[in-house]
Amino acid sequence: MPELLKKSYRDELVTWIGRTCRFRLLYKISRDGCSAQTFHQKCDGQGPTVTILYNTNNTIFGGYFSESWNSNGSYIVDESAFLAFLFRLQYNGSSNPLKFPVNDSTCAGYGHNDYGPTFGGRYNRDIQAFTKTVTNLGNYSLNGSINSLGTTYNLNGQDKNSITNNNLQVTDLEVYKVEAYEVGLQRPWREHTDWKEEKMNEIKEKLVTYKPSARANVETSNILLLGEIGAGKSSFFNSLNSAFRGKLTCNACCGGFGHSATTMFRKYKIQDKSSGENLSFRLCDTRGFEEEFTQDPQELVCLLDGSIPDCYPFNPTIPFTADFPGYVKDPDLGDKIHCVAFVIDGSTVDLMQDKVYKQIKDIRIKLNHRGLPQIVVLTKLDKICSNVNDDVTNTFTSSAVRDAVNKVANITGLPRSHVLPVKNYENETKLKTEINILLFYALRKCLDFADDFIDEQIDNLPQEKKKNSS
Ligand SMILES: Nc1nc2c(ncn2[C@@H]2O[C@H](COP(=O)(O)OP(=O)(O)O)[C@@H](O)[C@H]2O)c(=O)[nH]1
Ligand SMILES: [Mg+2]
Repeated sequence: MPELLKKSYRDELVTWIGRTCRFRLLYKISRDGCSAQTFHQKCDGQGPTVTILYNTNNTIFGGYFSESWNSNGSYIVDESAFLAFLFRLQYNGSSNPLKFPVNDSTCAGYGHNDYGPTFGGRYNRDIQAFTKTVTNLGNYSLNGSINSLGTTYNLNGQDKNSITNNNLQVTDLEVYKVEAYEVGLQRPWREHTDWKEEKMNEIKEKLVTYKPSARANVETSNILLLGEIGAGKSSFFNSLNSAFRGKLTCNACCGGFGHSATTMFRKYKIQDKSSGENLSFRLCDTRGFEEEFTQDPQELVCLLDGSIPDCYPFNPTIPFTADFPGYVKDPDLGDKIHCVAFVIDGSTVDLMQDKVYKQIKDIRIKLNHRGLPQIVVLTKLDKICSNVNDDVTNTFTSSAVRDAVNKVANITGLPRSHVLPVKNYENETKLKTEINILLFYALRKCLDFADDFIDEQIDNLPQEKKKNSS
């Protein structure tokens, strides 16, 4: 059963909705049956939708709003930037598009389990397509009402007849989900070489043979992962570990239940698959902070100094101090943190609480004071942009990813080039070259910065100590 909505009408609707979007058919009475129950099963909770009626006069009309349908007898309030409207696309067989804006967005629609699509009206609905079930007798004589058209929506001089022929006998009715859709940029927003397997192997090889700055007696570069709970810190380690191990692994506990699945401080090592040797860097995983739980400043100092032992169980109410068992008393340069990676969930950048921004700002002041280099690992690209969800190689032509990178750079005060977008392994069943490439790029940046820091520390050491550490 083909979809009836023509390309030119789709384009008109997209212009009226005011954002780039595409339509996905949810419900069609000639396919699914004309029943309120089926309509709600297929359309409730789906976000923005457009409903289209095709009547027997060859007139096409309907309505749009940006909130979900529901069945619980409540009004659908549409106060988004992309406001509700009714429309006519075709009249008596001729294209004749008109848009009718909403007057009262607190009752753009009405959801009830006995009602099909219903637009407007606290008491008088502008369009009530049908109630309960309507059978097909050649066409569908919808048992709803259009008598109050123009109550909640502004008809701009038109009337019931010039929009609908006053005819609710339809050949079909369709409901489409309106999905945000990203336009790919013509030119990438960041230069990027390629996504081929050879490229991935080339970067991987450099990371496998990586050694911290030769001037220092430091076994591993230590990268501290900081950020909000649920941002993807543990997943970032797991993803890198998988990429190096050549199979999906899940060493670090991760989860998304609002509280941290990470309860211990871990200084994770990664083993090279071919040699069995540990690689020369460590990823240090923390519990993470949240709106109500701030990173204790003293505990942060201990973390940065390398005074907190591996496997220390974080206690959110009692921060770590020098009195705790396992306290590393005289940590040397090799124990310290050499680079900090803020892990930020790209899909919630707009929703991040002020308190969390402030925490990041406060932590950055302390890190700057120590001269510690910082980057941002921006996770969950797949949730920022549907094109990237389909294919990670769209990352650098996605305007949504670009905007998220710019926003995070603004908020943190870090240069844009220090914000590295990644997609962690999460729903995949096998490794993917393009996902590995992004992960490796982020890690490489951390290690370059860690080297700079180690070099700087050596340069600043007194002569005597410098000799010992070289
Ligand atoms: N879709 C998607 N989900 C992710 C990504 N990274 C992490 N997650 C999910 O986000 C949730 C929290 O991740 P986790 O690594 O435990 O966060 P942490 O608290 O910062 O360590 C988990 O359910 C992960 O599967 C990503 O890039 N994309
Ligand atoms: Mg974690």
